[in-house]
Amino acid sequence: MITLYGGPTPNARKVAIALLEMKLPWRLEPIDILAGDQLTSEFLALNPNNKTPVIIDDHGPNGAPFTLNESGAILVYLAEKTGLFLPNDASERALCWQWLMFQMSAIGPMFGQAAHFTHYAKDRHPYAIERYGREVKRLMMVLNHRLGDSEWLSGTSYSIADIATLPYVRSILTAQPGQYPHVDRWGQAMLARPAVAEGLAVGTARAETIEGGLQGFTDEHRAILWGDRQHSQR
Ligand SMILES: N[C@@H](CCC(=O)N[C@@H](CS)C(=O)NCC(=O)O)C(=O)O
Repeated sequence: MITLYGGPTPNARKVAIALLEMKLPWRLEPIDILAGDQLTSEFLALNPNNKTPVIIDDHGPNGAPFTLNESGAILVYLAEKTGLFLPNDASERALCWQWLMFQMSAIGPMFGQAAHFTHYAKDRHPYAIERYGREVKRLMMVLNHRLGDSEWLSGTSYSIADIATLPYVRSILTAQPGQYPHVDRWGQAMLARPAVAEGLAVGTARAETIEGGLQGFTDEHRAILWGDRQHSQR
């Protein structure tokens, strides 16, 4: 059994999609980051970086329980454990790492900063909104170019690079259909997969979600995520 600690966020959802696609036995342990669940001593023992997702694999390497954080590393671990969604061809496998790193180093952080300054920051900072908004557009164009040349990010086969990327770009595809046509085509192909649809829904049934936070983000939430409450635990 694999336990996924997380909630309704892109980084947890990419792991949920992978677990479902790989048909691994798993369960969700909900972590409500708006309530500060990630700051408890129990959670910090799993990840001192106080971030979700984390997994515990009861049957890790050598059969022993194994704890892992960082969503990209978790995807690689699961793909190597099952031999699934990693291209066999050496070039395509290297491209899988390339696009996975691109998601982890560029799409994740830049989209995150864009969301922060657009939705969560208490004060309005036009320079930051413009800077990260432009970067999101640039990164979407890079993806659109790649997916115009290639069916999947790695090449001819669906891989963990695609799984890592869709949860971040889905809301842009919904909000701006037709703007990135090749990403749209790829997104539709992914959304047609039952595991993707199910994984993207992780956490939405919970009363308090990040989406809910978009409407009602408070100073308490800011204190937990970026302010005094976070630092007082460190
Ligand atoms: N690089 C990390 C980022 C993880 C991350 O930023 N997680 C967010 C949710 S998407 C979180 O748990 N934030 C809680 C906090 O910052 O206190 C990964 O890919 O796993």
